[in-house]
Amino acid sequence: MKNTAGTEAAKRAAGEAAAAEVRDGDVVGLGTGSTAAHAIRDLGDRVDDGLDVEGVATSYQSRALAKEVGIPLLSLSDVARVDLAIDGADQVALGANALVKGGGAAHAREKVVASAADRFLVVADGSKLAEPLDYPVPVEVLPDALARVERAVRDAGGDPELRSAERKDGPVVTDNGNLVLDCDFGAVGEARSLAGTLSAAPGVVEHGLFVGMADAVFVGDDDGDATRR
Ligand code: ABF
Repeated sequence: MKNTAGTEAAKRAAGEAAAAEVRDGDVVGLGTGSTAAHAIRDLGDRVDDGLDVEGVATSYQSRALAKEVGIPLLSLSDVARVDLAIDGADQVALGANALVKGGGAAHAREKVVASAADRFLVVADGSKLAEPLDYPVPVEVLPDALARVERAVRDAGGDPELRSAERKDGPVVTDNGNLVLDCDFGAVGEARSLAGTLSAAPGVVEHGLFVGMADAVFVGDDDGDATRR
């Protein structure tokens, strides 16, 4: 389930503004989604011009794009820290420094990469801003724990819906072989508290609430400008 309202000009502005923060010698976390893709392509152009960076992909999709544009890659399993990570979001609450991520079902790896980064830069078009968050929270679940986690989500006040694949019958399966529940909690006033509740439920691999993790948010607009927030 993806938030698709933003324009390409706004996404490009945000992605390229964040990519401009990358310096020679950096290890860079490469996010997933159409906004982060602009940052990856921009970095690929700079690698062609001699920029010396190594990337750490957050998903199959971002690994494929990084290879296509010529960014050398390190394996996440070999990397304990990265200099900066650039990634998109489905919704951003600037005041609470809280994000909903996981529309691309890659939030487990995205959270590992973001937490390993000295600086985590979020890229988003203005349509993603919301106070408070109210976008359904993706929760990656061990398949055998599905019913148990559905119940835990309901107990926490949410309405879980199993994400289904758009192009074939059956559920979405993540890069890690798990399922995704999109969990509607309505307006999320206490994102940190909800994040803790979800993390504590056995069978939850990772959820898409990123609280207190962003060091900067680059917000793109339809005129092709980006503001650092
Ligand atoms: C990833 O891609 C996800 O965490 C988020 O769900 C999504 C954003 O995609 P887009 O930039 O295409 O809206 O960053």
